[in-house]
Amino acid sequence: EGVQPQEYTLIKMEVVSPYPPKLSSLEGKKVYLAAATLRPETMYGQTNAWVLPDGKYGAFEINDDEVFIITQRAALNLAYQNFSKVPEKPTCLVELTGYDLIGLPLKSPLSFNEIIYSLPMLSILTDKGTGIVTSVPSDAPDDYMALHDLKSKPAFRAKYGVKDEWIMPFEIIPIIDIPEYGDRSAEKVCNDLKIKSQNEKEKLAEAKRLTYLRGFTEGTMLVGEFAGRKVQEAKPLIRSKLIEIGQAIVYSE
Ligand code: A2H
Repeated sequence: EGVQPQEYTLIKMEVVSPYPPKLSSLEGKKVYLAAATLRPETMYGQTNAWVLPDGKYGAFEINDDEVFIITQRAALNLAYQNFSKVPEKPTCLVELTGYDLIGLPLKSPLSFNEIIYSLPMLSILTDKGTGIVTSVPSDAPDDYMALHDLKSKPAFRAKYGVKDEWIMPFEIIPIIDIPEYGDRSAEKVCNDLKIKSQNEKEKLAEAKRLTYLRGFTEGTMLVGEFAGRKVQEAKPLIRSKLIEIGQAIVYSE
């Protein structure tokens, strides 16, 4: 953990009912996968959500009718930030693993894809954010490579029981233009650095470094309410709006 607190936006990705057997006791409540992001302005381009197959998660009571699926660690932090039915005490209604979450259909804020699916990513850290990540392969090198791995490797899909229809219809959606990098910056940088898979940690760190700052300082929104505006200007506006309409919350750790 860093010394500086990190402030994330938690995106409330609604699990579509009817719920699978593991979650059936939650029927009647609103259940969300809550994804921690630093880039709320990219939510238009979501193609899926990511979970760690071997990760431990729980369904935690946030209030009378809302449940978040996140790690225990995130639930405890949230409980101290006033997001728990019992103040300062997380209540876990169902214990889960990442495997239980693979293939869940989700409705996610701002996403042009009306339904997206939860898929396996092996590089998720369980001691950062909520352990749930939202996938924007146009702008995030990790997301681009993880989706590329699933699309190009049938054995990888089979290993995790991923159905073709959860990934194949989902193409990269251009949402931000960056000078010299274009409107699919993650793909361009991963190609330039010849990254072969999601396991190439060092190269991916370099890809993230290259795209992250430039996207923020020089990027222009191509879509949504703030199309034509700089990412820097649009980001706080989109974030505030999501929070105001109850589709996101602020989370620090
Ligand atoms: B970002 P930082 Cl479009 N394990 O969101 C691994 N990665 C995680 C995570 C975890 N437990 N929790 C969050 N993240 C990802 C969007 C995005 C992100 C874009 C571009 C870059 C980017 C869509 N994925 O992050 O270590 C989440 O992915 C590049 C840094 O706290 C989150 O924001 O700096 C980011 O990492 C938080 O990373």
